[in-house]
Amino acid sequence: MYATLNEIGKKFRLAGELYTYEVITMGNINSTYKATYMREDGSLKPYLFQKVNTHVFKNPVEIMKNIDRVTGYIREKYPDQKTLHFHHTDEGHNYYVSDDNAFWRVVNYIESVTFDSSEDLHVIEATGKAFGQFQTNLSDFDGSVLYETIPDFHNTKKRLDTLFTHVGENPCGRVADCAKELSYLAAVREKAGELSVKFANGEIPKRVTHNDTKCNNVLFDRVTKEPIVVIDLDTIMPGMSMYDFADAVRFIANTAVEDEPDVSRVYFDTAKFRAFAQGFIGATIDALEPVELDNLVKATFSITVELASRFLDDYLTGDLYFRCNYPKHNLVRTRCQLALAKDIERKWDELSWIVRDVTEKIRNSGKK
Ligand code: GN1
Ligand code: MG
Repeated sequence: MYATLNEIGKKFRLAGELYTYEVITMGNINSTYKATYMREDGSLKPYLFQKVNTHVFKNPVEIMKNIDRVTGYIREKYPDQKTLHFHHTDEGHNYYVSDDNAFWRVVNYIESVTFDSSEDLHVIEATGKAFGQFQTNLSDFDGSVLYETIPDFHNTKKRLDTLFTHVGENPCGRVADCAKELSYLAAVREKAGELSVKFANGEIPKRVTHNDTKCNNVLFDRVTKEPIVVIDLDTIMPGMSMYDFADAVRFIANTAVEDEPDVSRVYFDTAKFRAFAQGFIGATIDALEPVELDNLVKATFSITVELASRFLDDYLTGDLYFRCNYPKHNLVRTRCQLALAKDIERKWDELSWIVRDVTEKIRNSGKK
């Protein structure tokens, strides 16, 4: 790996010599390495090297153009805000395709800490604020210039349709393993797909959204525990604001990890939901329309069912999309998301009340 990274670093004209590197295991899609260079004066400078998964991202050049446009816009409009700095090759590209057709990019490493989960409600609220603010910063950005890097990425209805097509085809003979999961998904199929149908019909505003709002996509200052920057901009596309909210709480309010094999440990934590809602709604309240505020809980349920159907679809079609660490990893992930979806259904009224209460309090305090 050293030789490969060394070669890639030369293409991006990084100063000094590759001194050391480590593999970053976070993320289910791309391969990431932290590479530290020693410069001539002996100082060390870390970078992130990323090999983009071109099975998932069929047009990675389009991703890099999107990232360039969005980060350029934020840099210009909010010069004090930290943005990601990608390096360029001699040809002036912010990516490099190696001889073996691998797609590489290099970004400055930002000294920070990320949270895969947190018990600290302040950190959770700050995460909500960071993702909400990210959307608000881009509210005047013309989304029509962005490529749709993964078409229908959060089209829940289509995701479920695809799953059930593959159930019919049963390409790997695995359908029999998941009868219970499929019967639940069939029962909630329409309800979970409803918002995406409304979005396609133009009944829900189209905004520029992040689309992958896991809490570990916010970098925090190690000391102050304040957010520094939102990262992982691969799926920035026009989408529903509430799905950014939803994907984040799906992850952060889960009492267990995303691939917890013991589903009796999987619950949806309402206090964490409230904390995130405070941050997110506080940062977006001026822009959000009633149809968006009123559907935050339904969105949370829908995206949880959507991810379950994506994991299960990957299981049924041979585990080609998400990185798997053992044979039934995708099935375990599916069961975990379904346990979460069921708990969200149980807590629906309480969660709806929390959204109303938080919204009212923000409005009353005039707090943004
Ligand atoms: C993938 O690799 P990561 O963690 O950034 C996936 C998300 C899923 C997530 C589930 C492009 O994100 O949509 O919510 O796994 N990203 C893509 O852990 O499919
Ligand atoms: Mg991602």
